[in-house]
Amino acid sequence: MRVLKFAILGLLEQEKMTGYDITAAFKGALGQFWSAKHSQIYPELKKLVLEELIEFETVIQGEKLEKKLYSLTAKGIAELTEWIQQVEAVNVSHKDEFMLKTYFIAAMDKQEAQQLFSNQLNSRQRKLEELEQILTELEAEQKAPMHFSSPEFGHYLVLTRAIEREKGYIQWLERSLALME
Ligand code: FER
Repeated sequence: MRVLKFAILGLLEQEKMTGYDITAAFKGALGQFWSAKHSQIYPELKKLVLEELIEFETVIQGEKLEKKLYSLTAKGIAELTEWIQQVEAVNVSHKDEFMLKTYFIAAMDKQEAQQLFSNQLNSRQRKLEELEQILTELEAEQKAPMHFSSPEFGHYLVLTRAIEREKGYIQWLERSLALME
C-alpha cells in the first residue's frame, strides 16, 4: 500500500500546505514513525494531483516566488476516511540491525557483547531524555488537561507510546547486561 499517499492526505486534512511545508513535516515528529524523502514526496504529490485526490492553487511567496499550495479534494477526503477505517495488520518491522547483531551474539566475546549492549543503552537513554523533554514542552503549552479534542492529542499519543517503548527497551537492555556479568 502507498502509505505515503495517506500521510500526505492526513497532513493536508489539517491545513493547506506547499511541497516545502510537507517536506518539513516529514523532518518533524511525523518523520519519526513514517519517514519519506524529498525525492519521494514530490512525485507522490504529482500523482495525487493526477488522481484528483489533491489540488493546488498557485500563490506568490515573498517577492515573486510562485508556490503551489495544496489542499484535499472531496475525493481525497473520502479516500483518507476509507483508509482510517481500514483495520491494519500488526506492524512487524523486519529490519533491525541491533537485533541482527544480538541474534549473532555467539560470534562475540563477552566484552564485545557488553559493549554492544551498553552502547545501545546509552543511545536509548539519550532518546528517552529527548522524548521526555518534548513531552514536558508539549504539556507546558497545554492549558487544559490533554483530551480527545486537544490540538496536540495525536502528537501526545505517539510521544507517550515512544516513551513507554524506550523505557521498556532500557529495562530489557539492563536485564540483559546483568546476565553478561
Ligand atoms: C516527537 C513525537 C513522536 C518525536 C518523536 C516521536 C523526536 C516518536 C518517536 C518514535 O516513535 O520513535 O515529537 O520527536
